[in-house]
Amino acid sequence: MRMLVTGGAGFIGANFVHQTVRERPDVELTVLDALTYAGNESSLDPVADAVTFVRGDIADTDLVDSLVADTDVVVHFAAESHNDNSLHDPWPFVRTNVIGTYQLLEAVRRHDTRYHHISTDEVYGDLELDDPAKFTPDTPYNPSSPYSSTKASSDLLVRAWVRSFGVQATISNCSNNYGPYQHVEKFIPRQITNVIDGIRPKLYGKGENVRDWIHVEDHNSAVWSIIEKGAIGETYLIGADGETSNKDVVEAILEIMGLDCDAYDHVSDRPGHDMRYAIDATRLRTELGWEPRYRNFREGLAATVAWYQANEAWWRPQKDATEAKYAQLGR
Ligand code: NAD
Ligand code: TDX
Repeated sequence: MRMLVTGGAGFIGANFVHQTVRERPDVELTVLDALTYAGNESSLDPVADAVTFVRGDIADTDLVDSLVADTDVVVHFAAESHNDNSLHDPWPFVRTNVIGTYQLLEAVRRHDTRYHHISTDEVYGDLELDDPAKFTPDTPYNPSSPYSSTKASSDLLVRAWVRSFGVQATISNCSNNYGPYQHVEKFIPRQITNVIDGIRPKLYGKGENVRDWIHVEDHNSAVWSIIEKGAIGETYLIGADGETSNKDVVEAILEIMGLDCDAYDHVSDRPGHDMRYAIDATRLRTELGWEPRYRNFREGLAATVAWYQANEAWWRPQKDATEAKYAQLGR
């Protein structure tokens, strides 16, 4: 099988490539990645011999067409992915997430290529803390931020291309991922690397917001289940029952790193900050037989702390510029 992975130098895409090289040596992998500030080609160093890397833009019609012509399956991870950035400058989000997805859909339509679309639970908006409900594939779309609205737009393009043009596509909407190779702008790596640098972790607002954490390897094993067994045109929600408040995450990081649990600061809240996400992954579990491997968030978090401690050379070059951006936002 020839597979084109967009965004394979980003966090989830790089982990997907590693896992695929490890577990499916029969797959011929090509990565298409623009290497924006969020992309890091060195994340692919351990598998460089097994992967063809193409630096390029998913919004480049001709490049995308020529790569899709030579592939059997496209797995589309590439995106602008950070909510805080989208509040500051939404345009790259519209360009990459909406127009880039459009270009990929047109290419898979021309070449009749299987396509899997990676998306987020944020398309559903948020839930109240005391609401017993979780997101299901029938939850109405109600995105809050420029980031989540562009991801919702891209999902709707996929659905329309399936129905109108018979494109062979599936969609997955996953909750918050953690694990190795995540950019230091994101919540968990930011706090771990802050602690390493002697900076106190920074919690937005009261820290009551809840995210449904899943290990990146579980996200990617679910993606493989959908590629192999998913029904064309279907949407699968991916989650591993990992609901945890931001405050509890920060306290766990501090404890794992041997500091007092209250050694953090509250900073100004994110505008429009979604309160809670929660995934009902019943369809994935019952119809495709998927189960997560990482069932203990604290153990997965401790392994992630250890990874950042051992891989400073990977994250150090991004740290100062990332914190300088946050300083401008007062966070
Ligand atoms: P990331 O920001 O770490 O990586 C994105 C990658 O896409 C980078 O390597 C970047 O260089 C590349 N890219 C950006 N614009 C591009 C363009 N125009 N052309 C080609 N490449 C481009 O993101 P991530 O956290 O790995 O997220 C990957 C996907 O998973 C995204 O679609 C995101 O919406 C989705 N997702 C993420 C999470 C999460 O918790 N991180 C949860 C659910 C869904
Ligand atoms: O320093 C911080 N302090 C803090 O309290 C940062 C960076 C974040 N937060 C809070 C905001 C969120 O409630 O932590 C939570 C997680 O923040 P992010 O890592 O920015 O993730 P989130 O906004 O929840 O979105 C993530 O999950 C869904 C990914 O970035 C998206 O790409 C994915 O779609």
